[in-house]
Amino acid sequence: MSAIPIDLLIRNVRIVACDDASCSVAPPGFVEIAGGRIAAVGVGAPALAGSVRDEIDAGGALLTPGLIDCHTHLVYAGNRAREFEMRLEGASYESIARAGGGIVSTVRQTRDADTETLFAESARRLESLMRHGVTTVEIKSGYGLSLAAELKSLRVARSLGARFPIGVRTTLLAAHALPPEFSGRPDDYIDEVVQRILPEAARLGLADAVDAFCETIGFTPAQTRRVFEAARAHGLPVKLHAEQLSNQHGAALAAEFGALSADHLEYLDEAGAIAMARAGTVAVLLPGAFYFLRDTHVPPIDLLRRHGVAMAVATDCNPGTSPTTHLPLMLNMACTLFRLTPAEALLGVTRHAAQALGLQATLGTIEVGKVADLCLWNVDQPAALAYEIGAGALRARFKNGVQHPLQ
Ligand code: DI6
Ligand code: FE
Repeated sequence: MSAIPIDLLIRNVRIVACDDASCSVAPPGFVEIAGGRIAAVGVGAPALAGSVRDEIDAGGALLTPGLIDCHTHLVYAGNRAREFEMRLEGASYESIARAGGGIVSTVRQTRDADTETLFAESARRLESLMRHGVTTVEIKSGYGLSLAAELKSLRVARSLGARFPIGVRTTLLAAHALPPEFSGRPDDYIDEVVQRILPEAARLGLADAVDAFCETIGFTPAQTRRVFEAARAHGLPVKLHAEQLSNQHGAALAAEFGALSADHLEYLDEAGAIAMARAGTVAVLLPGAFYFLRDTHVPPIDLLRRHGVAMAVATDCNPGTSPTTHLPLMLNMACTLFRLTPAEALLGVTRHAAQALGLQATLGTIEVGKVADLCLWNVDQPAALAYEIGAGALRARFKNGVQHPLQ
């Protein structure tokens, strides 16, 4: 019971709660929201002491935390449909990248786009994410690869968060690929990243974290370490694209720096999993990229389970390897392709996704005191969220306790 004025009461709702092994559904109950936060949660009807401004009867629908997409490259211009065709004709992702396509082709288009165009193209994807229940999204730079274009991308990401009812966390991914003007000089580009781009992004408050692509077609562990040291010097947490196409021992390196997450992880080994467990680094699984690249090397899920590494699931929304904004579809793919349980997958887009962004104190679960980011679903059980392939089961989405139309 609460005496504070309630802004919104959602009654007749079945609240989903997950532990690490399964999800349970509470008997029909209610959630009270005040000041954008969850003020009370309970079973049955609320015993209201104060005023209630607004009220919704959910008709027994399922309520989950708002979904969190903790790994996207949402801000970019253009598309790579032609490369999709080339891959269908037999070219590999690596060979296209080596021939000057791949990430660098999106870099060209992103550099050429003015801020308004970049905002408009990215907004279209953001709106699609929101229609699928996403209330918080992480957005990486990494298609600018110059001081000006990286800052432009981060500014667009920040303006998207200001303009739309969704939380945006930004990540500087200047070490995503080698820009053409630094061809053959990767260490010089890393100098540029650590001496100019990262300090400037930090000074302007445009980056909440720093990421790198540690891979044979990206940057070496030694170069990644330099980026991490610069991030640490500027007080920014790190994340890493690690072990996607080969084992570079990037996850262990990330863990050494107390990384929030190591992402992809198809080639993770046991030492990497142990290091992640010790550091509390979340494993972010990206089944959309695995699917789109027709990868067959499944991330070592049992190893992650055995060592108690928290697993998150994200879209990896990007034009080259995962052109999707459908986070609920990723639940199905995580279960079908990686054999996650539906409960693990749901945790992966709620509690563990919050942890991958360092936001677990305020987001990711339905608890008193947390931010009232919530989704109501037209399904009868939590497993149905992962079971239905790309279904539109979302009934309502609340950001900071306010319901926003889905269209
Ligand atoms: N790994 C990926 O899957 C994306 N970036 C990365 O480091 C791919 C980005 C692209 O191809 O545009
Ligand atoms: Fe990625």
